[in-house]
Amino acid sequence: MVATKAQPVYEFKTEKTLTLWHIFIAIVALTIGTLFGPLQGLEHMGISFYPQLQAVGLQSYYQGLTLHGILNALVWTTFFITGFLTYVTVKSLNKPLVVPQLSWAGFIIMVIGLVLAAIPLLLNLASVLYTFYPPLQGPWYFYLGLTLVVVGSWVCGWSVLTTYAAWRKENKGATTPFMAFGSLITVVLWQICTLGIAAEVLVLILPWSMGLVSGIDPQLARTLFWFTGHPLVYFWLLPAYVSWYGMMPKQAGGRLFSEPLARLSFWLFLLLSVPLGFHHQYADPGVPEAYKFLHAILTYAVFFPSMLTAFNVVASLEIGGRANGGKGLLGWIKNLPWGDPSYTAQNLAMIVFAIGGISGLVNASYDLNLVVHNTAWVPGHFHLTVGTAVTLSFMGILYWLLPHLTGKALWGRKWAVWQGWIWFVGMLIFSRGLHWLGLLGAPRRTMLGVATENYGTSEWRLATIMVGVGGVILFVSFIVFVVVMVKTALSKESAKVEMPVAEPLKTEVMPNWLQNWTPWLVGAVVLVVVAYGPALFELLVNLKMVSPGFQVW
Ligand code: HAS
Repeated sequence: MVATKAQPVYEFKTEKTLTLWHIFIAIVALTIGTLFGPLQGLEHMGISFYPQLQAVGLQSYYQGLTLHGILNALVWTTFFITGFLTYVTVKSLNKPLVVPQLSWAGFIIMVIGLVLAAIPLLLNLASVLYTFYPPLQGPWYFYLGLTLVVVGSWVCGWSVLTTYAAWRKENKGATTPFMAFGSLITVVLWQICTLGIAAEVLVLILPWSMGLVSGIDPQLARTLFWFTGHPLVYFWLLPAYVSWYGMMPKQAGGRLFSEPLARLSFWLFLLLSVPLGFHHQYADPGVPEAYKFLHAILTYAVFFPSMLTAFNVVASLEIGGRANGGKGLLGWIKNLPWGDPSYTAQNLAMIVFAIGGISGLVNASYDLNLVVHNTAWVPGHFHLTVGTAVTLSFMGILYWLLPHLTGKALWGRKWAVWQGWIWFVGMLIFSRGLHWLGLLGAPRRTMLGVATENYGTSEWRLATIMVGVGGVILFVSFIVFVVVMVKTALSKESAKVEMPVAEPLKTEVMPNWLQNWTPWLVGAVVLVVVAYGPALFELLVNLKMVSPGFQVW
């Protein structure tokens, strides 16, 4: 323990500006990406606007789907997360960035990358979907652009880590404040897990798309993609967990039920997030069965820290509900701050995540996966997780973060509360439709309206209507969100909004094993080597750089 001394007061002006820029790009990307959502949903229910949209440059469903996936799943998340985690870390450590130029450089690299990738996307030259599986091939500068977005996010991460190192020097022996701790784990996880995609793009895809080599090995490329692709989902999720653990209990009027348990769940994510990628490849030939089995077991292991989270966060909120006068087994729920848009959006996101977690368990089971893999079930699952647990949480965070960063009062509080509910209802209808379609065997990434017409799959009818109607409701919610954001940014009414910081229920000295990075990092690396090493070795021994690129759109 370190004796408490008076803390210097910083305004964090640079960090605020930096984070605002990240958020601006994130929201612009989400706005463009979201335009394609209702188009896809309506197409599934048989109302297609694609022929008319060719006149304004949207050449196909697949071009729209690629833009939707890349802008929403990759760009919105990465820009929001790098900005948010940077800010939360410096605020939580109460230490400004030691090399802010590094963060600015990272941001600029990300923006250059985004522009480079956006050009071929908009010109319909890279309609390869967000997974960009070879042998589908876009122009080399598309891949370079995506690489720069990742490299920029690394540089932003280095800036955060450098600041932490300086803080550590000044605070020897002190426990890292919880929110900085959660943010740092997320940054480190990102640095480790993106090595897969870096290898895929730099070693395989770039030389091939530049014409320097004539062929590629699609199986190796997919394996490297999912090396990053699965932990990517925890890179999306953990910033929401930083808020669910570190901020929401305060917003609810409660306290964090158990800080050691919360820290344990972050360490477990660092340990377990990477060596699971083969659960996306259960149906792939060329991956040894034993490794699929190992990854299945590890997938069930990474379920555990989310179960810890469910228990710990709900207990923390219960403390708040009871402190607000709630009584009875469940009566405390109505005493939670449902009039606070930031809180409401995040609590609804959590409820949806409980359902998304269950559909994740179905995916993870080797046998059941064979039923749902590559069906509409999978987008059903990921709209509950990244599309709601993450995205609706980030929207909720923005309801305090934007006023905090700009000093302006949130415009339309009631509208913002409604926005969360509309999203919640829209998503329940939309994803129920997709899960149902998946069970009926409807493939994902397919124009289901056309398929229904051609193959007479009338049993899909009601489910496709749910997808269309749910998609339109989600779009309405999104418009409300954008209006609230824009009106707040332009508002003349000022307000002083503090970052919510939850106190733990009990102040306890953290045991050493919950503070020491070394065993967790070593464990993570060892697990990756065990779970991937021999399988990658086998793929390399049988390397077949034979597939030419295809442009099928
Ligand atoms: Fe997943 C496919 C398995 C979590 C995203 N996943 C995907 C894809 C995406 C995605 C994007 O095993 C598609 C990739 C593609 O394009 O092909 N996923 C899981 C499992 C989990 C899981 C086991 N996924 C996520 C998260 C995502 C995400 C998180 C984004 C953020 N997923 C899979 C598998 C596939 C897959 C296979 C491959 C499918 C295939 O065949 O292609 C788990 O981590 C989930 C654990 C979650 C829980 C829920 C805990 C609940 C909490 C809230 C509690 C609060 C409550 C509210 C109850 C255990 C923490 C209280 C209420 C009050 C009022 C107080």
